[in-house]
Amino acid sequence: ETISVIGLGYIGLPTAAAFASRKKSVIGVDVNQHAVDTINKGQIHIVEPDLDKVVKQAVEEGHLKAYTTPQPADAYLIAVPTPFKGEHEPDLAYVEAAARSIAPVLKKGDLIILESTSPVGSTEKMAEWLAEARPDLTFPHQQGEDADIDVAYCPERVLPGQVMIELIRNDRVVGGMNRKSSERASELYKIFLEGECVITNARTAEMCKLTENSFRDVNIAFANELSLICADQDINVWELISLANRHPRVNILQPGPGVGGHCIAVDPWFIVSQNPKQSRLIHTARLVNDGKPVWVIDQVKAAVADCLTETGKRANEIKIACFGLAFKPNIDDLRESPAMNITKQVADWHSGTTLAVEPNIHELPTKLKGITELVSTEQALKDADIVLMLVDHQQFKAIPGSKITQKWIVDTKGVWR
Ligand code: SAJ
Repeated sequence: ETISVIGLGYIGLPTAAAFASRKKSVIGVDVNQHAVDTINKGQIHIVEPDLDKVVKQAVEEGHLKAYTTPQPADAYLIAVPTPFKGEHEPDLAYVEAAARSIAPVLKKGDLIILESTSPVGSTEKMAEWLAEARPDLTFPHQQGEDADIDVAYCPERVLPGQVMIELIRNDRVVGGMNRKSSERASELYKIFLEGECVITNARTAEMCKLTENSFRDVNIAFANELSLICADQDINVWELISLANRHPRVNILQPGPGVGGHCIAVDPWFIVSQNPKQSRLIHTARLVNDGKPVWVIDQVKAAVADCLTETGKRANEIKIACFGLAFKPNIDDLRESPAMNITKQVADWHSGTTLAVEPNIHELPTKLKGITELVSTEQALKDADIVLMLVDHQQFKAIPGSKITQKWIVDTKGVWR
């Protein structure tokens, strides 16, 4: 049995590596030549703990090989991006291209699983594209249980930074377009899955993925909204949340500089765009979380104004230190990061020096080059007039409060509360 994974990114590559580590023959496919070449050398082109070891061994033992074009296999897993087009509309162009690219190599008895986060109905749409490209084969929407090709939706739910553990341990939801597809997909994941595989239909599985990330977004929005209310009421929001969470049925998440990453700030829009009238709460949560960076920048501007009056310094003599650039603690991933965007906007606006502190990187990202200086924690604490805490990295949490002598502290994570 040969398994092919289409799209060798943050989800596809770990999944391909997990199957290959169980001695399955895995064909990885990606349009990115660099990714394919890197993987075939036994190396990786993305950052994820422990992934390098698994890929290296799989390639060396001959269980994993990457190509730029689809090769015949028995099961195909599609894990390509589903970004936005226009105003927060899901763009299925990569899914469509992946489906059309495997169509020529399909044969009777093959199984196709879509893993990409997708709006409800996408799996069926994918089956329709495949049916159009291969009129000689039948698909579940045409032939039910007797279809030549089985098609299922099975979303991933791994946490970046812990992918290799969560991929194996988390339960999975499998939604087949027919019973046989669900069962076959579930058997396939059991090759490496220690968690349970729970079967449902494709539409429910699609919605389930969107629901999980919307749940988190709505809950973070609640915390972020509380942080604005508390600032206005002169209440420490961190203390408030820890007190409220002592209630046995209350579990409030943590406020922050906004919501980043590639999933939580994106997936709720897929629900909103399909059901704009019914998804008022989900929509509002997105606006609340996207509004948080604006509020943080206003806090910095207010601190600068105060500092100007109090110290008599000129604006271009004031140094602001921004602590953290990553999209969440203890990782080096700067993509879709509110901390990074806030730092950039502060630096663009501020006429004095903006210092950036990010212990997980060694070089400034292009966006910040020339407008900020990357410095150590000690340097920043020594030089800055104003400190802005953006990411609760362990290194920052370890700084003793006595070391922070600045009068102006904008702390979005409650580290220096
Ligand atoms: N955040 C807060 N406050 C919190 C928790 C998180 O502000 O209390 C912020 C983080 O700082 C970050 C953003 O939310 O900017 C997202 O971080 P995260 O750790 O909540 O999630 P991701 O994006 O790393 O991964 C999420 C996970 N989904 C859920 O927890 C429901 C993961 O399981 C999914 O697989 C992943 O999205 C995905 O790929 O969909």
